[in-house]
Amino acid sequence: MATPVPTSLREQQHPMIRGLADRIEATWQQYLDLSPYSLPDDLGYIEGRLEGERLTIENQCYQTPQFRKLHLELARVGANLDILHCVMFPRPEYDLPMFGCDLVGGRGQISAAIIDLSPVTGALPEGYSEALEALPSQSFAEERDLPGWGTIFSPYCRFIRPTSPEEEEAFVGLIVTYLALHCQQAIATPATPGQREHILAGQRHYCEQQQKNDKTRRVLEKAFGQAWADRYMTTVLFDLAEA
Ligand code: BLA
Repeated sequence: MATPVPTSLREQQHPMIRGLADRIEATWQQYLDLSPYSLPDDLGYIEGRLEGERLTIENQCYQTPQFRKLHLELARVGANLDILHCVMFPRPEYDLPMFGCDLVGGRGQISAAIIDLSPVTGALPEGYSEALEALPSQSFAEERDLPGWGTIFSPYCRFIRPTSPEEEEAFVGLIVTYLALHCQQAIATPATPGQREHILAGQRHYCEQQQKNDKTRRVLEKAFGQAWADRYMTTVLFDLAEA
């Protein structure tokens, strides 16, 4: 791989984050044909400190024939905020949804766990909606409301605060179910190069909405300042393919 990633941060993180990171990687390896992907200016491992809080970020990225970028990020702020962020960016030749998930927590408690397969060109393809409809319904004790910018998410988006280790495990299972479905659909989906501009516009809208997440922005600004946070959100977290 292009950038060997130290596993030190992962080992220190909340067990739900550690467990999900391992399962995301295993699922990618099981279904996809992974190649290295280099981040701009070696933004692979980053440490920042501003206003006293230390932020450590470890990024792991791959590309595949169907995906321009698979991004798995683990971050820790000080001793009490652990984050897992994962987004899969399809190449614009493939009319595929955006897989996105985020786990945020600290001091032993995950406060936000979100998973979605978000369509960028209208509704989700039928192969996705049929499989998602067929899943056994799962309920969680604390469902959370989506923020105003969350208009990009599908009807299958789940956003919860897990209330027990059992719920944590069930939600990781749900995320892996969405991920395996996405990998299987992606490798079976033919390219539609004629739709490239339409797909790019949809992906751009997805990224613009995600960039409105003030909670993410605030954490990054506190540790690295405003300009760095803006650059990181637009070039690493939610960047666009060149048109
Ligand atoms: C919420 N994201 C959050 C929160 C923080 C971060 C601190 C608030 C936690 C809470 O309300 O309990 C911070 N998330 C980060 C940081 C990074 C990160 C710093 O990924 C990266 C370095 N966010 C995503 C993706 C999705 C997402 C891919 O990155 C969804 C697919 C969603 N995060 C998301 C949502 C919220 C959130 C919807 C709640 C926002 C709100 O309630 O206003």
